[in-house]
Amino acid sequence: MTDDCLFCRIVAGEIPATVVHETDDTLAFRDIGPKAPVHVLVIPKAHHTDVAALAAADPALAGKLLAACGAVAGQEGLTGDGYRVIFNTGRFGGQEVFHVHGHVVGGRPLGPMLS
Ligand code: DGP
Repeated sequence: MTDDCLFCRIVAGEIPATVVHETDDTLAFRDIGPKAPVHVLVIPKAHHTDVAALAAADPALAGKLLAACGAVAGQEGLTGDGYRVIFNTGRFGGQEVFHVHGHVVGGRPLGPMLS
């Protein structure tokens, strides 16, 4: 838990979120500003800054995070037509919240890139 981290505070229940999936190690909740009919953020409960830092520090947890992304996609009915999992990383990658999160996005054709 990092006191000044928004997503740590969601994990702690200090900030409300619409949770759609949870395991011992991961939490998934709807993005506050969805870019598609389904837009869910999937995070490890433990604080890691970005996906590279997570993979370096705890590869097993990185695998659990990817598995949770897949579970969310299935639960949200995205596996037939497909979907996208995005890990924005760093400032030039568009990362705004520095607690690693996968965006599971789908429910419409997404084109070559999200804008
Ligand atoms: P990124 O740019 O990859 O760091 O994505 C951060 C996402 O977090 C962005 O799509 C909006 C979302 N977000 C920001 N604040 C909140 C919040 O308080 N609740 C929820 N559910 N999502 C948030």
